[in-house]
Amino acid sequence: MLKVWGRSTSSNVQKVMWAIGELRLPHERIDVGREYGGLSTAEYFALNPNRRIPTLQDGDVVLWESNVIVRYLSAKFGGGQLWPLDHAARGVADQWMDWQQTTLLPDMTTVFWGLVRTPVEERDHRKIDAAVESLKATWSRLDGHLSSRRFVAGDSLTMGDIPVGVMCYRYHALGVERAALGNLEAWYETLQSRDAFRKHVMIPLS
Ligand SMILES: N[C@@H](CCC(=O)N[C@@H](CS)C(=O)NCC(=O)O)C(=O)O
Repeated sequence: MLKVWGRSTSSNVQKVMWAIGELRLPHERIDVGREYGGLSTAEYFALNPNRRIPTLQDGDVVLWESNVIVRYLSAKFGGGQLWPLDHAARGVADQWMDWQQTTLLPDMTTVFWGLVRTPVEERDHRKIDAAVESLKATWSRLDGHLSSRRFVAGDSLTMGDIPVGVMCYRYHALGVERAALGNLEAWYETLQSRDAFRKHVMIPLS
């Protein structure tokens, strides 16, 4: 059975759990990280030398890096579903997965840490406000992409929707000012109708 190491409130764990939910895969999730601890043991280091979550164990296969785990599960269990069989569609899915990590994540992290993990009196509002402003332009790029397709890589949900979908929930839950982005909102509404998204992603921020 698949084993996922990581607390359910981690956005990176949520990507993996959403993929598992969409694919209806038998699994066990073990709470480690933050309030649960467990990352500093020698056993965990042997699985993931970064001491971060998530980590996936699938028999002898051990993987870390959330987007890589989503790709692995999609390729192994979701050919033609989460894993697009068409090379061009797969390229587009991959592109937006990398975009989440490299382009979207830095400002999202600034706002999330600033408003959720930092005590009110210690918040750097100039930095948070600048990130909120910058996110309007960044998210508008995905909005533009979604103007001609229902999902990131075409007409159905693929792995390409997962990292940005998790971030989109977080973006809304943070309650910050957002630009009016109609295509993004329509796509986000579609995601919210999916059981696996509601169960694994739409949980209170902490
Ligand atoms: N690039 C890594 C980042 C992993 C990461 O930073 N995970 C965070 C949680 S989102 C973590 O391990 N935090 C330490 C903790 O939860 O104790 C990935 O995508 O998996």
